Amino acid sequence: MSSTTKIDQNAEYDAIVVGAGVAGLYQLYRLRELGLKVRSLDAAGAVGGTWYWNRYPGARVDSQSYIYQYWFSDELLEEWDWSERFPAQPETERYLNYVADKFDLRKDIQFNTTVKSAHWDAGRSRWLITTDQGDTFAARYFVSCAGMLSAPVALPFPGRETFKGQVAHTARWPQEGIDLAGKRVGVIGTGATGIQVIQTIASQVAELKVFQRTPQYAVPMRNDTYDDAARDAWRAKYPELREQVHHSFVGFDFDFETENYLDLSPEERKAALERIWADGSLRFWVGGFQEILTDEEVNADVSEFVRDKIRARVKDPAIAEKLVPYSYGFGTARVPLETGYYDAYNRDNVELVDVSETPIEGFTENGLLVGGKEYPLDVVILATGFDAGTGALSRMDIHGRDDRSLTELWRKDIRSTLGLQVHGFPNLFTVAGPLAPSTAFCNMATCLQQQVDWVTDCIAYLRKEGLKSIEPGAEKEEWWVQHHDETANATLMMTTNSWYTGANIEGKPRRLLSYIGGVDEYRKFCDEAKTSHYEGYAMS
Ligand code: NA7
Repeated sequence: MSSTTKIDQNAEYDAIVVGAGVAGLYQLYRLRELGLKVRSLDAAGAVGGTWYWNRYPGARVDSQSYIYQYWFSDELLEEWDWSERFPAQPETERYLNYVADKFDLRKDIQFNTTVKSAHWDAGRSRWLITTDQGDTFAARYFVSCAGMLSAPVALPFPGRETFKGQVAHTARWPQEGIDLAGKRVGVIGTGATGIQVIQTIASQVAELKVFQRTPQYAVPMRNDTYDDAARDAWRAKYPELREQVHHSFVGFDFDFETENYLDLSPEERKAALERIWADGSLRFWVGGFQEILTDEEVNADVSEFVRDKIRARVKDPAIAEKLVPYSYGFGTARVPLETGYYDAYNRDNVELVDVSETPIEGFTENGLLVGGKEYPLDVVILATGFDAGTGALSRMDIHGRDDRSLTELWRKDIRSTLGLQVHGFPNLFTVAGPLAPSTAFCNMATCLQQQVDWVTDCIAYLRKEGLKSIEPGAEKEEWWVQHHDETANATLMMTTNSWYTGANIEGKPRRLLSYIGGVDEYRKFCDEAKTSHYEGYAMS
């Protein structure tokens, strides 16, 4: 595609937004509010993003409902009733559908449409965008709200075609569901997703084989149900919460303990950990003692506290030992929340298959093969995760100025400016892009809204000033990458192999994909870019 490509007038937009999930819906709303002609594209058949695709049994938000929501409409806050502290996928999907209806967003969304390519046309100062439906759009702004954890990893095992049973990735769960009752089911993967699946289906299936490579430090979820009185109490706090989330370290309604762990006596430490543990939320990780993330001694102590909690739940000590992580410290990978996960291993129909030393070889006609032993299965569930941060964008074939490819750039070095833009890619905005704060170093709803607001303000500025394009300068980008790395290297996160460091994808450059300097700090950097009228950015 080039400057000579003919674009139908109907296919000319001010902005193309990719994704109709939490970020995409809000971005569409905000840009429309600015008076832009916007079209949103989504590969899914309906709105919801993460909450459309991840409809596997047990899928649930692990941010509290009263903060995992939109703040832009008082009417919406008044109208929507959350039923639980941590709502299940259907409720969150219903909420996003309600938002889409209430603000009449659907009319501007084209579903079942995957972006194939987006090329910057310097002559026209526009993005030329093609889709798998044969569309070619031109747009001044190309805004990706395609998700931080939305590109499922490719199936890593051979022989799938020979397997007579059913295989499903949790993030591509069939709309019609899978009847697991009375079946022999295998789950590969014990991350946050695998844990939700396992604890939910253990009592429903005939046999459950869990293929575990790395155990987790899961924290029990305290999931309160809400009645009208509880909802009213939360509603009364909304004005305060709306502010608080943007000023906390991780975008939640809590912050780290004010005391230093090492200043406390052993009894005080134990009591404090028990107190925070009882909150039954991610607070134990990103709202407990900050030194967990930076100090090896504190981390070792807290890791042992959690190991003891796991041991106490599992009846067979040999199985308990397999479920206890030793190869990395607590909180240096994503901490999952659980409800009955460890108890599942006390059931007779559940078997833990340790594949840490003897990897899964592949599928057979009847099941999975590990170390020459066949495990007969009817259904194999892949809870094997995502190509985080870069995956959704890299799969789009994005070419910026001078035909540079984003996929190629990120194959060598994952760089961005504030996670929102990339040098060499004018008018490309990447909400929840790599090097921005994101799950769970930010409650996603908080950060997505803050980032969408930033993108909207930036576009409003360009229009007001009569400017056609903006991109971060090379120096600006280098500053952000360096600051990001310094912040990441000051923590223990880089010591662990996980999707956070890109280690789950072979050949992916190692860099912390989430900014870990704090939501409040990040917001200040974003505000600074705006108030300085985008100093360090090239505009024309
Ligand atoms: P994760 O956290 O990346 O977990 C993927 C799991 O799959 C993890 O246990 C992996 O083990 C396992 N895995 C991946 N490949 C294999 C192979 N080849 N053999 C055995 N096991 C394998 O993805 P989730 O979907 O659970 O969560 C992603 C995020 O979504 C989550 O953090 C939330 O923020 C929402 P490994 O640890 O690599 O040894």
